[in-house]
Amino acid sequence: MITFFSEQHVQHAPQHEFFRGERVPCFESPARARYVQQQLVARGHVLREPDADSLMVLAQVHTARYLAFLEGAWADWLALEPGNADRQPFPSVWPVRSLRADVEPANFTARLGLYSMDNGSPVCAGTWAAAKAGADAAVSATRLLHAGEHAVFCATRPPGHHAGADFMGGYCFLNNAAVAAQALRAQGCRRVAVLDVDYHHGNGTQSLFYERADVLFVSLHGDPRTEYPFYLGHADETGRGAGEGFNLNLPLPAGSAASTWFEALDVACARIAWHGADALVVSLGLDTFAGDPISTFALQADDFSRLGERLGRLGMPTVFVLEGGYAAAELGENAVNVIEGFEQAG
Ligand code: Q9C
Ligand code: ZN
Repeated sequence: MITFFSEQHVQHAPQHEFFRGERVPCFESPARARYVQQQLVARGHVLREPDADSLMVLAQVHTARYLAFLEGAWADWLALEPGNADRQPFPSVWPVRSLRADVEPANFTARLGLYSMDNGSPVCAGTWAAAKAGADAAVSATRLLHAGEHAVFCATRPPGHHAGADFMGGYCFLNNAAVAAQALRAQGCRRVAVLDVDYHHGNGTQSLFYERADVLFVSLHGDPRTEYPFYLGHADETGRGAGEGFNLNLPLPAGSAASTWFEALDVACARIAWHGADALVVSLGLDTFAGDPISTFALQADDFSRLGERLGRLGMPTVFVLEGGYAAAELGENAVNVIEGFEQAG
């Protein structure tokens, strides 16, 4: 399968995140991209550099002021003090509920809070270029679909599905799946479906399309009562206004067996087939793997082949976008199992 990959994806190298009050190495590491790259090459897949500029589509997905902040964030941080080159910025205040989000403060760590949903999405020197290359890959993939390619894989990091119109979160900065869906719409697809199989609910993607009937969002994930992102992803979120009925959440209890997960996948696929979409975007998180260090589902390596086959049987032009998956050494095998399972079904 044609795959987009950029060296920029390895240059997003944050130092640490917080876990149980302690600073720990980031789960979302540069090594993830290397393992996927290596496995793709080893199994004969073609890697290409993204060749489209996503700026026009990004402006339809994210707000202008969030994009401006993210692009300039590292330079702004360094401008405060040269010694900041070796420091990781951390948000200071979040504008929750009665606080105002319409006025952007001048203070850097306050701005970082304004544009963050959590304390776990570290920005560093390579963040913008890596995230931008991911969005470029998403648009490049949709161009190939438009030219007749059946399926394309974006082997990108950082992931994107937690990022909303004006915020980062959950290791995500630019919402690559939403960029792909929006680009497909702009290229003339009347209806698009986004299927999110990451362990965590794709709150960013859901919120971006929540009031739209043209982009169906379907997600299988750990129940947000106990799992990140906690504040979205419940079964009663079905869409609003014109989008009513075009959002389907299938939360599963933490610790669910693979058989339970595949039953929910059948429900998701049935809804997508019923939507009659012209194209499918898959938010391919692989943190449903039994060996994932921060998740509790139980999929094994061959289950990812099964997942690919099931998606291939939908028979839809498909863009795969890499999301989570933190058992880094197994990430490449699991990802390539999905895309080869898909190819065998087609
Ligand atoms: N500090 C994705 O899979 N919680 N994001 C981590 C340890 C955040 C996962 C808990 C999990 C975000 C794209
Ligand atoms: Zn995840």
